[in-house]
Amino acid sequence: MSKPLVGIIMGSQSDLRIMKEAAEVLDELAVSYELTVISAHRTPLRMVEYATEARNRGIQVIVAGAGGAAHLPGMVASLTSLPVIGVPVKSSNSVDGWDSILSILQMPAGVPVATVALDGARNAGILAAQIIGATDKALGERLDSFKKSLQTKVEAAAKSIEAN
Ligand code: RP5
Repeated sequence: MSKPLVGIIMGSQSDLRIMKEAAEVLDELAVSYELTVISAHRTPLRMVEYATEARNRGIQVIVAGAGGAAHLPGMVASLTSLPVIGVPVKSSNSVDGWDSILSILQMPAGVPVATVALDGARNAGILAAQIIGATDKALGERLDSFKKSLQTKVEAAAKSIEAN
């Protein structure tokens, strides 16, 4: 695929089971991406390097997933003016994922992270595509078809239920 437009990063390899859903939907929408592991706590300098160089490398949106004390999305957002979409990953059962949600969602004024639902990596991928599709006409048309396919599925389900 061509030069990556979306950077999908995650705090640990253990997040991949969730974060691969962002990659899968970007494949469906034919949007180029890269996928890697960057830990805010275990590899802080790698995080700084990635966030500060992403724009110059042609990345347009960053999708960052993490769990627990999920500081990766917020810290990356503090280091770049690219849009950052945060995916709270449910990494432990102790507090039902609220640790991940709140540590990504509750950003201070001036440093937004667009936070999706718990384990909502698929929506993060779609949102990343929509941000790029705002100015990329061909991608915008693919997204219109994608939305239409959601509508068609619901209408088919409604017909099937009504027929019984
Ligand atoms: C976070 O801690 C990661 O994003 C992951 O969700 C969680 C657990 O990481 P591992 O201990 O599995 O590496 O940093």
